[in-house]
Order: sequence, then C-alpha cells, then structure tokens
Amino acid sequence: MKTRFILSAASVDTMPKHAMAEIAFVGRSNVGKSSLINAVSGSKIARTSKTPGRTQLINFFEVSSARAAYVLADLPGYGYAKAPGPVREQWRRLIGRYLEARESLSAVLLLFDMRREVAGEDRAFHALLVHTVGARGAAVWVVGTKSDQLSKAHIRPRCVELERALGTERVFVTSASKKVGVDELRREIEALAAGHARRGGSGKRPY
Ligand SMILES: Nc1nc2c(ncn2[C@@H]2O[C@H](COP(=O)(O)OP(=O)(O)OP(=O)(O)O)[C@@H](O)[C@H]2O)c(=O)[nH]1
Ligand SMILES: [Mg+2]
Repeated sequence: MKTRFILSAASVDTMPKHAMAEIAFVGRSNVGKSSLINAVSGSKIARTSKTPGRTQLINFFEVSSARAAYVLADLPGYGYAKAPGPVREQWRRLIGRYLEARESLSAVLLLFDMRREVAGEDRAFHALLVHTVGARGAAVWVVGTKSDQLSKAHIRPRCVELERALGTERVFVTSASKKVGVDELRREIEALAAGHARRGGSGKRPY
C-alpha cells in the first residue's frame, strides 16, 4: 500500500482535482479521525494530537493498493467547545462547503467515540449527511472509534445505542490503536473505490 499527502485546503477552490473515489472522515474533534486514516492507510501520514481541534484544514491523502486507488479526506472536527466562536463557525462553514462541492463523494464516515453519549448535535449532523450527500448517492457509514477503551461486554450494547440514536443499521467497530475493525473498513473502502473505477471514475466529472 502506498500513501501520498496531496494537499491541505482551507477553501473549496484549492481542493485537489482527481477522478478517484473520495472518502471523507468526519466527526467531533479528538474522536480519532486522523488516527483511523493512518490505520486504514497503514501509514503515519495524518497528524494526530492529544490537543482537540488540531486539524483545522481539510487534508487530502491518496492511497493506492493492488486492489484500488482512492483519496481520503481528513476533515476538521466539529463541536469543539473550547475553540473560539468565529473559529468554530469557520470550520462549520468549511465542512458544509466541502460536502456541497464534492458532489461525487463515494462515502462519508461519521466517527463516534464509543465511550461517549450521542448528543443532539451528533444526531443533527448525521441527519444532515443522510439528507445531503447520502441523497446524492454517497454511502454514510457510522464508525465507532476507540473500542479498546470499552470492555468486550460493553461493545455490542454501545453499538445498539448508537444504531438507535442515529437510526442507522450498521456501526463499524474500530480501534486504531489495537487495529480492531481496520482491515474490514479498508476492504469496504477498497470495494467502493473499485466500483467507482469500474464505472469510469466519478461518473459525473472529476473533481
Ligand atoms: N485508546 C485509543 N486512543 C485513540 C484511538 N484513536 C485515536 N486515539 C487518541 O485520541 C487522540 C485524538 O486522535 P486524533 O486521531 O488526532 O483525533 P482527530 O479526530 O483527528 O482530532 P482533531 O483533528 O483534533 O479533530 C489522540 O491522543 C490519539 O492517540 C484509539 O483507537 N484508541
Ligand atoms: Mg485530526
């Protein structure tokens, strides 16, 4: 598997143009987006941090394996209460514009820390994804992160709670640190990317 950092974008105009499948990683600040990108791509390409709100731009990475080539987009985390109001507003707008502009997005992965309760803001964001990019044909996957922090007995009940709270059928259980669920997630992403390539790229137009 080869990985390449493409670029960091602060606005829609500077996002990369390509015809590969693109998969976006979104979720609250500190949920483990960058760590999961590293786990899936088998690299240390995305910067991770103990300080929430570190990723403030959209970072694009290209991953190619024997099976497929695709782009992973690492989005800034939403809902970081300590960030100043204008900064949060700027992130919110950047995420909104990204979702609007990337019209042939293959999938959005919405990450949840499996230890945390689902808040109203999370439900609203999930619903927004389903009604916007989901309605345009992108897959919207709910991914539970940091499963290593839960006892085995608690994992299934937490998944059921997440499924109920969001009205979704499937939750991917992952731990980037213990590599739980990572191979499965990579296989699903590769399958999406292979389908995208078979259909001749974006189907509409390259980004
Ligand atoms: N125990 C455990 N910790 C994790 C896991 N994944 C990430 N972390 C930790 O959680 C913290 C945040 O991880 P990041 O990957 O930087 O999170 P992020 O969602 O990219 O954060 P922002 O870019 O700030 O929005 C770091 O201290 C990671 O080491 C995991 O699977 N298990
Ligand atoms: Mg990050």
